[in-house]
Amino acid sequence: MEKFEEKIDGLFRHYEDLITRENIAVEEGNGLFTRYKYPVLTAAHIPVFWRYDLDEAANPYLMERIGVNAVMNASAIKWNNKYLLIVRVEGVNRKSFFAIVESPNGIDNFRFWDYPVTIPEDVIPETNIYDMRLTAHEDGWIYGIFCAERHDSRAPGDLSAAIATAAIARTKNLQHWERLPDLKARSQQRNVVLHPEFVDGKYAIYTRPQDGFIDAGSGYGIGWALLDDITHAEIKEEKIIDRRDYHTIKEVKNGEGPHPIKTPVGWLHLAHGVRGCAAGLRYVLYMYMTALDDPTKQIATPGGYFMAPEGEERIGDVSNVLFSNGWIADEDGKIFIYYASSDTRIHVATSTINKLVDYCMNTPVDGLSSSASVVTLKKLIDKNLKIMNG
Ligand code: M1P
Repeated sequence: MEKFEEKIDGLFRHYEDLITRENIAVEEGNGLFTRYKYPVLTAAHIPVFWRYDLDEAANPYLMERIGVNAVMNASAIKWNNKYLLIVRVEGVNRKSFFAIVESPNGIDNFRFWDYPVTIPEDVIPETNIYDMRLTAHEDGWIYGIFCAERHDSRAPGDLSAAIATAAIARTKNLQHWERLPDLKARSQQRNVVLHPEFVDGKYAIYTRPQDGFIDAGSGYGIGWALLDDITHAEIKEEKIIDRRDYHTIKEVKNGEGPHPIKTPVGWLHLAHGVRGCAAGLRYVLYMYMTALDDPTKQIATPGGYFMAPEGEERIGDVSNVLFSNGWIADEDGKIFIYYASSDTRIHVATSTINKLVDYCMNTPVDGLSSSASVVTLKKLIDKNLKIMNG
């Protein structure tokens, strides 16, 4: 029979093989981005020493003691020349927490830091935290805004009644975090993101007002608000900058992804849009751009989705979902988009700033009807037939 030490060696060997596996680019037909063959992170990438008690006396059968259900919804930052993700790790007990992984190249060899992130709880303690958006702000701090979920005490008989709030923490080194009071808002909030620059001398946030814990209802889209004080953040006025419309990919709800990237042409945004269908909700990724001198003014709104779940991505804990809250732009213009599929695993796709700006500026807008779609298509066909027929 295999000895305890041999079994442990096997676990570590298997783990090393997995996390050092080379990732392979899969060229797409549409020219917008490149997907990669393997997810960059799954529950199997969680370190062996987080899951097993390696003490033979305490764990003679070498069974997993702390199970992880999913690794998803990662924020991202380039840090000391490494590609860092703050991932949402969801335990088999349904509680999420944050952990940091780093890779030398952004596409494979992601390795977890030894310990998960400790977020101080010197506010009203929450039951669950998830979906951080990191922003290295021009004030010198790195902020993490994330969803803090608590049971709704106004509904004691309903164990599913929850309240989503935007929680705020900041750090200078990604190791020690200072907790700030949660964002004060009139509605529940998820998908809140800090803009990286001051606007009119104030901190600016992207918001997602919602009527209930799940229902974005009358919020009508991605909002924007200026904050007088980030250490006592409060939304006084909120305006919708990316609205939802009937019969679009974001009819049911939408939410800002990572903070927008500044390009010479404008702010480049990545967001998720949600629609309903017979299979449930379908989450896809889309893009838009706003003006440099007024980040609330849209200058490009390419119609439809930029990326939708494909193949294995379509299946998971919450199927038919792509969600992104992290991307990294390299100095040479290459972009790494980290997206989770079906609330289960994390993938990377690469593109460039030039390609994405071109995509935003030159993709037709959604004309909001079938007849408008036909008019738009006929214009391109006319143009191309002229080229084809000399
Ligand atoms: O299950 C899909 C996503 O649902 C929520 O996103 P939103 O608030 O936009 O509906 C979040 O719980 C997110 O974590 C999850 O991936």
